[in-house]
Amino acid sequence: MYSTQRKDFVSLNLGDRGYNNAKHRRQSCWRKWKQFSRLQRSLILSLFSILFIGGIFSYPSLSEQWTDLSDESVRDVGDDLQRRDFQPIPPGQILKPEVLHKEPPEPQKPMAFVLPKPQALKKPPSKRGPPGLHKQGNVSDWQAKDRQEGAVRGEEQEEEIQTVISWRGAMIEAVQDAEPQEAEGGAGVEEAVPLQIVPVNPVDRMEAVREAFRHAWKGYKAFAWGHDELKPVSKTYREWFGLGLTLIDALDTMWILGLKEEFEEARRWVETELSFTKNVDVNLFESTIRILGGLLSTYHLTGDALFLDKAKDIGSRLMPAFKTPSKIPFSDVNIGKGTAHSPRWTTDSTVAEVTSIQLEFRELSRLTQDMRYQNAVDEVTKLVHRLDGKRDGLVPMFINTNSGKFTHRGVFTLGARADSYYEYLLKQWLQGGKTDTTLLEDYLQAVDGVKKNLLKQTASKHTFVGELSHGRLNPKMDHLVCFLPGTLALGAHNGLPADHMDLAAQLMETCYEMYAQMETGLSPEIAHFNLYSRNGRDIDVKPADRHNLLRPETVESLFYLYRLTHDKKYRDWGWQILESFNKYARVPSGGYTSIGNVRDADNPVPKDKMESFFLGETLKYLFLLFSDDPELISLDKYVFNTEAHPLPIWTSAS
Ligand code: DMJ
Repeated sequence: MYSTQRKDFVSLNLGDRGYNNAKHRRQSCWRKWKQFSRLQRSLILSLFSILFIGGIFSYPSLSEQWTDLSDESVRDVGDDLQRRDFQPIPPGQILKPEVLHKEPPEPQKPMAFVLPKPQALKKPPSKRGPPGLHKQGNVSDWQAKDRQEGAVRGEEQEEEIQTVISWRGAMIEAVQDAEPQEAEGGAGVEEAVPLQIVPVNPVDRMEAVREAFRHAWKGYKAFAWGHDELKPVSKTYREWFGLGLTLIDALDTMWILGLKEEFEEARRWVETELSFTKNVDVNLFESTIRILGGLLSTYHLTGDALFLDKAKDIGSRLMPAFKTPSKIPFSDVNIGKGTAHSPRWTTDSTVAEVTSIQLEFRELSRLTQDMRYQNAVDEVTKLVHRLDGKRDGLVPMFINTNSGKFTHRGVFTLGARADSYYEYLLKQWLQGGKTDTTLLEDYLQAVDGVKKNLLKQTASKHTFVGELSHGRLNPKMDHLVCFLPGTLALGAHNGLPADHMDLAAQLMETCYEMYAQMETGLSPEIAHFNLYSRNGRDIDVKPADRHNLLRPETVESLFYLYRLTHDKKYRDWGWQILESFNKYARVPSGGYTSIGNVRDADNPVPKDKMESFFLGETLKYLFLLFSDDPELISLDKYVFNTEAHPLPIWTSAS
């Protein structure tokens, strides 16, 4: 018996060549199985069942580990916006158009044009790979990919326009009718210009931002002029609305940075090429904050009526969005046809989107004395104010355009799909001269709601804003939430409780840590925080969240915190972030690219996209952070929309 057993055991040993007959092996296994007691067999079967079921349930998390990047557009809620003595003109009082044109806003002087300081940029002695995007060893991979993508693009050029529907509505892929162009200097290995800027004084830092802007603009001008977004790696462009989104978003940045020549050229394009008569679906929120907001602020800074005319044109073309049973606007509008609709798969709109268009439409009404714009957005604010389904002032993420009620209730975040609701409560109150107490009450209640429901600390005492899902706190925070320190500081500056400033400082530190703890010095799209000590690590990043889209929120808050406290560490943090963008996101031929992996300094995976907000927001806030002039877009005279476009605060004299 012993010898048989032993033989059977040996028969299961794959190393034993004498027992390689399959049938024989099956019989041996079966015999072995029969030798087990009933209890033993039950135990083994149960164990296998548990392993099998466990395997099925863990599949999504496994797949998450294996999937590289998720579709960024799904994440961007976005996805996946001096001083003049204006005051609101009472509704009903008609201001004749000629009055408007006779008295344009007094232009804000652009920054004095300062020539680059050559000593700030050190050119390398020899030809090297693109700085930072990859280590030198990876350069050829990157260039090979570049060439490969170029070949693929060649095929695509023969295709018709392909409409791709995103969650935000229709997006049009680029009509690749233009040959991808080579950067100046021709094809082949590009001469990289690694930046080693180590300026210490603010003037040099401001100049470094100007240099970064010029570099981004160089790429946009060469490969994407008049189109929505630059694809800097493949040296082409992507259309979203087909309205020159980057150019419009960047107008006021150029004015503020004092880039006169670039501004004039862009102005000419707006005058001669920009047309809103296109048969194209645009997203109401995105076109309001980027296009309407960008045109209005440029009008205020320059006093040039061209921008107001264009703002009126796009503003009136967006109005069909508000023709819904509930008055909660549709997400998408066809600006050529004058029709509007929800995304194909839902009649919901996003709460942040319908509540973050108010600053722009209200300003348009004030300027044109046409109250239709303000009435439409005020109606939304009033409806949302009255709605059930909030929790201590916090709002869900979706709202239905038929019923006007919140949907997908029970989930609360300060990140994607809700973020700018909170920002616009405070900013509308400020824009209107602090008169609307309902807005203020909703804002104060929401901040208390954040403190009560969403605030947590990591083991090493970093405060963050988590997400509440049906009573359970998820310790994750979108980079988008990093607008909050700036908003809280702005509120405190305007007389709101001092502890808002304390919270702002704490959150600011966490947002900075989201950059500092990463190998590239750039923040991931989403951070997961450790509540309990784990090898001293505070922040984890899931594979699907490792990308960085050149977002502005952290540098935006750094700007507010510096302006309002003068603590120099905020400038140093902003400087480190700019250095990291230069090291890991700068494309030698022009432009900056989103990257796919902030945790890999050797291969950050360039994603070949420069979002318009990099020029509209990120570089503008960095420049203002380094400026010593508190009157350069004074926070007491202007309120920035959520795309960093400054709009005037209404005063009683205007
Ligand atoms: C921008 O379009 C705006 O700042 C918006 O509020 C959020 N998303 C992007 C930037 O991240």
